Amino acid sequence: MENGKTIALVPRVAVVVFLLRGKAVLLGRRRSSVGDSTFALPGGHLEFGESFEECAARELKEETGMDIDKKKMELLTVTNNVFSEEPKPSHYVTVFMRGVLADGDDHLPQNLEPTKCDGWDWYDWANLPEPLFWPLEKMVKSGFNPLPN
Ligand code: 8DG
Ligand code: MG
Ligand code: MG
Repeated sequence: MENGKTIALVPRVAVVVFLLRGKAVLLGRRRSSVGDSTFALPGGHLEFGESFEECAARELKEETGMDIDKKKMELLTVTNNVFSEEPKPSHYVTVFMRGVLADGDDHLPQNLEPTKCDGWDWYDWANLPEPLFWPLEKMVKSGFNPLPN
């Protein structure tokens, strides 16, 4: 109950993207009640009627100003993430996409949502920053590798 109204707790769908530049991925340090100060992928909530590809491209554009190559995007995996320890518990089914920037993009991310992120940068997959946002940390620890073979 909040303000006399019952809040329905439902799982939501998030789409995030491993944007690759060679062996480097784009990460940003979060400013959020969920995972504050941890390094996470660009991404956000799937909107009604959107494909995973459309959502990944839209979130990347909104958050960094960069354009992904929509034709080369692939779905890598899906994980189930329950944030039960947060002040406002949440539950995300997180869809992990992989992509590369569109031809001609200069690879320079802008920090377009500075209240949600400290800034974006490229990090070598073999030398990731710490701490990672825990859904990502969990994948790394399991041996998951987003780089193409
Ligand atoms: P929006 O309003 O733009 O749709 O959402 P956002 O403000 O961009 O949401 P977000 O927190 O960036 O992403 C939504 C949820 O996705 C986040 O609360 C938890 C889940 N999520 C993961 N892993 C990752 C990740 O690596 N990066 C991001 N950005 N979100 C992730 O489970
Ligand atoms: Mg967003
Ligand atoms: Mg986001």
